[in-house]
Amino acid sequence: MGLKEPASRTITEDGRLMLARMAKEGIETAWDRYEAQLPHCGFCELGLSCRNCVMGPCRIDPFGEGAQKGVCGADADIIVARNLCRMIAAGAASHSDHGRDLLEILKAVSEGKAPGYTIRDEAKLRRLAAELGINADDHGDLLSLAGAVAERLEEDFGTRKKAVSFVKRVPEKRLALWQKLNIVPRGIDREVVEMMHRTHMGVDNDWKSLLLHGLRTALADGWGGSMIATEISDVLFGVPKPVESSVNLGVLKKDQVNIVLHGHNPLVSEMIAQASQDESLLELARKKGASGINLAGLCCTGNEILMRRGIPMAGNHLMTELVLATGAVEMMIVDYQCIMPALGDLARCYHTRMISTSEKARFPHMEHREFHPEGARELAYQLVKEAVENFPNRIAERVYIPVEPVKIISGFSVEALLEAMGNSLDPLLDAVKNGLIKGAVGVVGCNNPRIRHDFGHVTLTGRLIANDILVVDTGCAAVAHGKAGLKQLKAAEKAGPGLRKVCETLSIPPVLHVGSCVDNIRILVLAAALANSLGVDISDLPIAAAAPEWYSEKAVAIACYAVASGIYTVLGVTPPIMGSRNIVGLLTSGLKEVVGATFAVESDPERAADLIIAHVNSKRKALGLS
Ligand code: XCC
Ligand code: SF4
Repeated sequence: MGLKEPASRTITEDGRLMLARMAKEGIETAWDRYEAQLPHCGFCELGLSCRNCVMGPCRIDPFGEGAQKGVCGADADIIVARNLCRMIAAGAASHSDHGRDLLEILKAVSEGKAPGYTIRDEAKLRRLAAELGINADDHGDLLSLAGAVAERLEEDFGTRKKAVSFVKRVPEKRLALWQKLNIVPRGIDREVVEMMHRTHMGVDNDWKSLLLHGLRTALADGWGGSMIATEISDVLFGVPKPVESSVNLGVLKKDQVNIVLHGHNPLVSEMIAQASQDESLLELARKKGASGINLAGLCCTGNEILMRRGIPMAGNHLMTELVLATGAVEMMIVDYQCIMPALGDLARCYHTRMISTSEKARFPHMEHREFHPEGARELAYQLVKEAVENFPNRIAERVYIPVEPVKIISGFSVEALLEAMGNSLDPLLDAVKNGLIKGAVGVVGCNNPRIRHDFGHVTLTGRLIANDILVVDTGCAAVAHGKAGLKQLKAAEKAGPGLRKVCETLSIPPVLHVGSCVDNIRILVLAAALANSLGVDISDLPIAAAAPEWYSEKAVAIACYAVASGIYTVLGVTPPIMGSRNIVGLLTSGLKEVVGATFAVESDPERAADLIIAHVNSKRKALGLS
């Protein structure tokens, strides 16, 4: 089967059908551009090229024949470490800057400068305030308390603290280990900036010390920026609760105005969701011949509004171009991250209007309509109105929605999980102790044209649940699992007998959607709570993480904070580190002595499942469980 065959590119039905149609129409996709890049540069793939200064660019010959040092004298270890560390810094910066944007909204809400936004979960705000040591009695009203929480967490970005606030959630043994290693994250911006500094020519030239700071930078993301993003989103938009919805290209409606929301930050999408329910706009839609206004999500913005509002999900990363090719999208509204710059041009083949909304994210062939808290509600209303007005421009003959949607259940925040278990971790702990559930694994991350679309996620997860391992998922992995039917109650049939019993008792699917990529911290919070209630370290738990199809710098940061938090992590795509045997050795085995967990790289999801099952069993054994 050639790479050009739709079936070799994706396992999904909607993907295959749409790719076939796009090929016929001569519309290019990420897969075509990927092929045009082949073969990739071998130096870059191995992590052996450096362009950190203009004495270079330099590259190290992996066969030991050509240059073994850059102009400055940096060797393979230094160059690979610097490159990897800059990836971590970029990933941590992305999640954390998203977190900061939410704090700014919370601050604006507290000052009455963000009409349209509100505190949707007062209880969570109060819990956070108490956790941060802010006395509610010192604040007459809720808004002033919100302001205090925002200010306190804004301090986590700076350089004046010894540790970010949420390290208080870290189990004692883990924190002691970080202290010993000197990798407690001090300030989010500080660690990222320091990483950029250390990787400048002539600063940190010890690959081990670079990588340790890499872990600290990643921890500043996991226990800092991402955690802030999730917690404040919960305060502003509500803590997710189990909710039914649907997924795949079939969520687009032939007879309705379709607005697709893409990116990561719920700030814009939540406002659009409100506007789309406006009676006058629905009336206008009817006048234009549509039976309603239909919202659908993509990537993590999609996950955010799916988790909280049950808004259907059109697809994951590699489906973002294919959605446009339905010809049924009146408007796509994007914020930031994972939005291919190809989208605007592709949309020109259709009537679709493309709107960028973030001050910091611009794209070719998109109209820029910037969102700010003060005017967000009005702009959202205006955009939905324009989308409705675009409906008559749709070319009916070009509309192609190839499949029916698949049902899913989403919305499993830690709070919701606890509630399902009668506000106690005991049912989960008991199920693990008596072996009904062998362990739990986070299957997370992106799509990547290097891997057959969704194949890695669905294959790995299928194997894990069949072996009585509960799967929690986020990001684009969650969409893959949803499309494969793994997020329905009846998917319990595909689980092993123990997990099946637990799912049926609690009325949950065997694959639980915990949210977007910043929501990976929900997994950290749950793991920390489990470790605390057993009096052990996170690394003692029968848990693991996997990113079978990852592509982004953010995924590198997530994988690194998972490992630094004690969670064994299997990557399905090889990171650009193979040029340094020392670094490969450290990351895949040496780290065990350092942080009690390692990475593994395994592109075959069946073999990745074997690795994870063996890991879970060894952890069970060490805990004295059979
Ligand atoms: Fe990756 Fe995050 Fe992007 Fe999807 S959207 S491609 S980072 S999994 Ni979050
Ligand atoms: Fe070359 Fe060193 Fe400059 Fe990198 S930092 S480009 S290895 S001289």
